[in-house]
Amino acid sequence: MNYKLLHMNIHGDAQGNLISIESMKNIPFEFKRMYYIFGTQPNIRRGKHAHKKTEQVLIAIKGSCKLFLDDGTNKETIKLNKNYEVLYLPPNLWHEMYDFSTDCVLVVLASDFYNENDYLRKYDDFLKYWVHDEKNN
Ligand code: T46
Repeated sequence: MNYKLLHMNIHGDAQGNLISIESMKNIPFEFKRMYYIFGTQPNIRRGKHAHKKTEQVLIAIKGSCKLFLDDGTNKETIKLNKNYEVLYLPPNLWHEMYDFSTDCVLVVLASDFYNENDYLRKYDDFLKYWVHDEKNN
């Protein structure tokens, strides 16, 4: 599975800590958009889609959540609970976020502007686009 867990440098000093994220330096794409998810109840499951082109990184700045990942063959679950750990999410992974702590703030940096046409929101469309299409053969 082609996600990556990236460990960010913490600049800690007497003032406290600082983490910096820079396009093409410590994450592997240029980002055009940032959004953040908060106030999600523990019984809610979000995501449930893949993307056609958009690359993203996900950071649990505060609290924790789990991420279910599926490339059409393999399935994995990851817990995001460290603000220095950044998950690089390539477009071809079906992802679902769940088990949010009530204080969770999930920050996402995305390689492109919001465009609903980039979403594969039906699992069959995801399989057709990323697993069975010619582009992967
Ligand atoms: C993803 C996961 C990790 C916007 O208007 N602009 C935006 O930039 C985004 C991301 C969403 N929206 C609207 C679209 C929906 O009406 O906000 C609403 C909630 O979006 P959605 O149901 O897609 O949220 P999630 O948590 O299921 O998925 C989000 C991102 O949409 C998605 O790209 O990979 O977080």
